[in-house]
Amino acid sequence: MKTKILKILKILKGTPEYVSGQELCTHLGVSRTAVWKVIRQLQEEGYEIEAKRNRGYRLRECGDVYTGAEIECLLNTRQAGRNLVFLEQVDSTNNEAKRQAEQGAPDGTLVVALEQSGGKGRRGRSWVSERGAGVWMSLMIRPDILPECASMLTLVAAMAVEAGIRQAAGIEGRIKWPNDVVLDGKKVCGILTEMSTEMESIHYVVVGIGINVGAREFPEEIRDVATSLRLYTGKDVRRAVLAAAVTDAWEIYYEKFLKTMDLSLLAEEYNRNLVNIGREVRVMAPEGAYSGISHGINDRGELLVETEGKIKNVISGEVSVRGIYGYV
Ligand code: BTX
Repeated sequence: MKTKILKILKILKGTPEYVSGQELCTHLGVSRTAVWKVIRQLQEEGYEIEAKRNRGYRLRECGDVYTGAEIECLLNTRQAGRNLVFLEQVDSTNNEAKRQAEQGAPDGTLVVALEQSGGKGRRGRSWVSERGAGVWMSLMIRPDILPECASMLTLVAAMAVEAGIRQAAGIEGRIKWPNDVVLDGKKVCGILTEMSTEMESIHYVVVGIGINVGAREFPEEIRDVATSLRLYTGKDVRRAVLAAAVTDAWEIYYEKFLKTMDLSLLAEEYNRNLVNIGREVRVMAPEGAYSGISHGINDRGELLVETEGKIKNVISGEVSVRGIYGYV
């Protein structure tokens, strides 16, 4: 009901129109007291809602309201994020998405948290996720694909983040294969894909996305490698708008992925946004590190690296790639 009331008020936002309490009651089939209670809740969350006797309610400002209802209002998806779990605090949105999946949550469930006490990076590393400083979210999906195809979803998510940042902040990030989005060579987003499988089939995949939005500074150990939208643009970006824009973009790219079960419809666009294309990279492979020139990804999301006159296919998840000059 909260989302419905918010939607009606948003449609009228910026116009002199008020929507009367009676109209809301009739439309939603609830009492005036119930409507009033929801309006109070919305005001407490930070919406400036004017209430005028004999005229009704009018939404004046949304500010950086970051709630489940606000994200739902902004979403344009069919499935992604339609079941939305919004939490004040959680260990990790990836962990919560897995718990939701185990309890039978539907395909496309989105878990968003204000703060993570144990944000996770890859291979046991941690992800700094302070309260209010970013968008920490995980999408849970149940694709009918082979487990070895799941790593491509990290690349799909990177494209969605790049598109979402463009939409919400008006700037162009670059993708650093396989799981980061960078601005000026510094990490603004990290992606962690995890899955639950049995034999040759996937129960579910969780795609975790962390985007630094309002952070003005970082702990010493990541200061040189991390940035935020605030630090890069000098402006505030609304987290709800960003979370919805990334989810919208995710659905579009994910549907293209599902059509072919690979990246053949996406690789060209991906390579256009790839930061290390045509540049020397250092591949940290388990059998030993080597340098080469990156030629972008193929349809399976493998990075093609030319070394000693030969092209090697680097499989995501197997190695980390670092530009030999600095982080990128
Ligand atoms: P990664 O292993 O590629 O990167 C982790 C490394 O990035 C850390 O070791 C540290 O050097 C650096 N780092 C840590 N925090 C930040 C930060 N806030 N900004 C920039 N650099 C940082 C990347 O793993 C995958 C991160 C996924 C995070 C999301 S948040 C929502 C979801 N829930 C969860 O627990 N993880 C994902």
